This record gives sequence, structure tokens and C-alpha cells, in this order.
Amino acid sequence: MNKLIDSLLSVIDRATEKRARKAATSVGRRSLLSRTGLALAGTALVPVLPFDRSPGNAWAATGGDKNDQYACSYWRYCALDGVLCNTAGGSLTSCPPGSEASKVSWVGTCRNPNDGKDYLVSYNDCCGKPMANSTACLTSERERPGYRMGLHNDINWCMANANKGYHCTVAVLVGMAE
Ligand code: ABN
Repeated sequence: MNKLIDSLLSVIDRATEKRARKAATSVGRRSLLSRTGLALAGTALVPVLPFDRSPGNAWAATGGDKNDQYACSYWRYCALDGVLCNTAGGSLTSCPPGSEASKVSWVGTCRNPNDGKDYLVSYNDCCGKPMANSTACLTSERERPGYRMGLHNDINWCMANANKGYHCTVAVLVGMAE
């Protein structure tokens, strides 16, 4: 048995040696070096795969009253990322005096627990004043990580307003989801 294994190994050895010699004659040292260099450079250029750095919705409402509009657990806030305007001199749907609604917004789909139906909710930022010292919520249901442009809500939606300072966020019902 040992003899058989020995002879098998020597056959493999010889074959490997033969291939290595053949490669050494057909591929010059310079060519080998340049190919190795190229392979190494290529590896360095391979983009690092993106990954989600978000804190796992650290402020996400887990449980809580779905009908309390002053709590992050309120059903309309299912995809909200911001501080509430209704505890900063505004209301659920209107900006506090001195600030104006963002021209662009993030729209989420939230289920109303009272009728079991899905609604589209527009989260408009209120702009033009420093950030309100108010309840901060981060639910962002169905949001995708930042590298999925357009599917990420960690954005200052005041970007299209003349006054881009973020103050707070309102949640306006815009319709029923199909
Ligand atoms: N949409 C609220 C917000 C404002 C600034 C930065 C992140 C999120």
C-alpha cells in the first residue's frame, strides 16, 4: 500500500516539475512579475462591498402607543427620521412659526392600526431655523442603506429650499397606498 502511495506521489511530483519547467521556459521572469503585479493591483482596486453602518435604528420605536402623536411609536411615524415639530411649536402637519416646509420630502407607507389600511405619509422637514430641541425619532421602515441612493431617509430634505437649516419634521397624510 505504501509503495503504491509512494509511486503515485512521485508521478504527481514529476508531472508538477514538468509543468513548472514548461511554464518557466514559456513565461519569462519579467512577464511573471508583471502579471503578479497586475493581479495585486487589481485586488487593491476591487471595491469594498458596501455595508449598512446605520446604528440599527437605535431610536426605533419598539412597542409603544400607536395613537400617541407625541411618541415615536405613533403609526404615522413608521418611516420618520427626524425630530417632531408638534413638540416644537408646530403641529403634526404644520411647521413651527418662522420655519417653512421642505420642497422635497421622504414618503413612507404606514399601516393605520385603527382601520388596518396602508397610507402614504410625507415627511417634510421644516427649514430655516436651528434644529429643534424636540423628540427625536428614527423608525425609517423599509428604508435602505445610504449606498442605495433615493431609498435612504437620513437626509436633510431642506436641501431644495433657499434656507437649508433643518428644524424639525412633520408627517402629512398624502393618500392611501394601493
Ligand atoms: N430629515 C431629517 C434629517 C435632517 C438632517 C439630517 C438627517 C435627517
